[in-house]
Amino acid sequence: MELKNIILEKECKIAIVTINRPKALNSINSEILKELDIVIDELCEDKEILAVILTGTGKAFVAGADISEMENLNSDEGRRFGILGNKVFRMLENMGKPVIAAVNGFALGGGCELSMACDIRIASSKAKFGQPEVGLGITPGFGGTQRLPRLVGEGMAKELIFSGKVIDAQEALRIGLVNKVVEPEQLMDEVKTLANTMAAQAPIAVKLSKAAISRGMQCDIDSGISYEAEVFAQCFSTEDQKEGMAAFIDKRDKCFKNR
Ligand code: DAK
Repeated sequence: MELKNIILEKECKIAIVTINRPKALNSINSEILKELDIVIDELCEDKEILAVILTGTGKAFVAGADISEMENLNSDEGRRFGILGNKVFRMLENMGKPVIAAVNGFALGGGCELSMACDIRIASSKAKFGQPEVGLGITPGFGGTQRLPRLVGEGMAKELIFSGKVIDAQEALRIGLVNKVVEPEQLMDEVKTLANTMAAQAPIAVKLSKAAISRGMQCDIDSGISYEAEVFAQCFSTEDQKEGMAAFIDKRDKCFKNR
């Protein structure tokens, strides 16, 4: 399938996925979801790519789901749209490599939800966040009611979702929705540096750390610790564990092989 709304670039070990539909502020329609499905699938399989950046063209990261497409959906069509969206967002969340959202502008509704399906959010000082769905007569539908409270706490999530208010990047930083705020012209450099730092670590250890954190956020601490012990043990059957420790002892640079 030809990509019409997404630009996929690969720079050494990192991939940059840019949602490119600026005339509608990158709002997500079913075509974009299908393209994201394909791109994420490809990046999951690509062993050379060890970190992924997601961003948008122009003044928006993603200004939500496409309201003009949703306006006339019946409930079956709405359900199909939601199923595809949630599948794509979960693929992103479960990808065995770090995914960083470089939030360049509006991240509203489905756009805020897309950023929350990423592991880390770095925002431009011009970014704006919010879940304005209740003002359109709908609830957040791409995981906002689930991921927002996990990130910022129940009370703050309820305040944002029930009011539909839009907050700026500094407020998003204050409440823990984003990791860092940088000037717009520094955003991609900052995010690429972080992505490259992650891509330079032992990939299996990064992947297993991500799995342990994600699993631990959904279960009781004893189950989480037990899963951590399991993935820790798995590391000792990798070549990269031998290499990482040998390089430290020998005081030399390490050379990980993703094995
Ligand atoms: N959808 C469609 N078009 C959009 C759009 C959107 N979400 N956001 C902006 N646009 C379009 C505008 O209509 C306009 O198009 P033209 O009039 O030029 O043809 C163009 O982008 C530029 O927008 P503005 O002229 O409005 O630009 P401004 O700078 O004045 O304002 C804004 C920027 C971001 C404040 C404003 O555009 C805005 O309020 N946009 C809507 C934001 C919003 O309400 N987002 C939440 C959408 S609801 C579901 C799962 C998930 C969802 C739904 C269902 N299921 C499980 C089924 C998710 C829902 C949402 O995300």
